[in-house]
Amino acid sequence: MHLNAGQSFAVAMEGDPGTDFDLYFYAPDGTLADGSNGYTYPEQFGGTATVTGDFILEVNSFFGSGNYAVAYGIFNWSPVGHLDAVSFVSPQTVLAWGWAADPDYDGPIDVQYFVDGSNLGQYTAQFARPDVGPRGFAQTLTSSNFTPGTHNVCAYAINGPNSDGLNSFIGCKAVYIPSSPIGSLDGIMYGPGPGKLSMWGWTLDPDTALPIQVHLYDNGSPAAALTANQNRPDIGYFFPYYGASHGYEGSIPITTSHNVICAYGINATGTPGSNALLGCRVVDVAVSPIGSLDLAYRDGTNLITSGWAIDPDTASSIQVHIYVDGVFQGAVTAGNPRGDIGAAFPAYGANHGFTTTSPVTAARHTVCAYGINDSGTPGNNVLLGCRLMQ
Ligand SMILES: [Ca+2]
Ligand SMILES: [Ca+2]
Ligand SMILES: [Ca+2]
Repeated sequence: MHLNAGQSFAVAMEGDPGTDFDLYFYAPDGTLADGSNGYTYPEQFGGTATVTGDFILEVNSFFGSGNYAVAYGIFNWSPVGHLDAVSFVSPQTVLAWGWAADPDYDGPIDVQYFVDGSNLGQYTAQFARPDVGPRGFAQTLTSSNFTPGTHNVCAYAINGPNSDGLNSFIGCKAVYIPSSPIGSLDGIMYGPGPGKLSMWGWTLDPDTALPIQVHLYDNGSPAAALTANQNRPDIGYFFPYYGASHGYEGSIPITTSHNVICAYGINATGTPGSNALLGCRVVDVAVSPIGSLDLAYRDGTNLITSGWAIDPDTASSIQVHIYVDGVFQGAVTAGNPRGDIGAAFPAYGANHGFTTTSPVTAARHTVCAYGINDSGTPGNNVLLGCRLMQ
């Protein structure tokens, strides 16, 4: 009969009265592995194969003559289970998840762990799981073998005490032990206030629970250096060893409309690893003035204009230039209160309206207004609008 290592077998024989048949059971290498040679029936034996191969069952006549009948069964009483995952937890420590159970042993059984072939010891699998009951494991494994890099963790389910079967291999998983900072640039937004971008995320160095530095770059140029020490309960939940104090947030001045913001976690001094890119985000922002020439009309011999203008980079009032038929007519500061504009752009306040009064001849004119980019800020002068005045 063909048996796999770990499979169990049971053999029984009956013979006619007045006969004595005996059983011999030979392993694949020809050695006698088991048997039964008593004087009465049934002759029976059983055990567990420790090697895989074809076993030979031999019936010998010891006394008398007649018929006999042999019955046998093959069973698997070795443990079953699965190493589901191995994840990094903290320096030199991983967590191994899975389950293991023995079909002919009532209690929880042990699982033995190896990293790169080195024995890490064996621990009882009795962690309660919805799918397998109290036969799971979520085993913390600490070893100086878990140096930075990739390691192979393997697990064996240990056959239940005094039960049939052999220990079973239940899987290997690769686990990466990081040494360079990990983390994320979670988000980026305009503000707070005009002319700034704010960004936030988290980072930690796997070699220490202490906060580390994060450096922010805008279009490849250094923009800010922060300490990632703000409270992030979600990070503390996923990395209990490191605690929650690994968040960062900060803001940088906007210097251009197209911004590629990148965050780097700075490797903790004196630890293995190197600075690590946590992520980049791209944001395009308005930097040139916005606004409107709402009105341009004649009042007697005067041209009256009104409108509003804002430079997104500042809450201060900016200049507006008025042109008539393409000829510069005058400059005005758009600093009059405009409640509607203040309500629409709360970060900029209300003082962005303008009105002008200037002499004009009695003819058709085209009146245009330009918002003048706030000096020292990115952006260009912008045509706010034109009106035809009859
Ligand atoms: Ca067993
Ligand atoms: Ca490090
Ligand atoms: Ca600007």
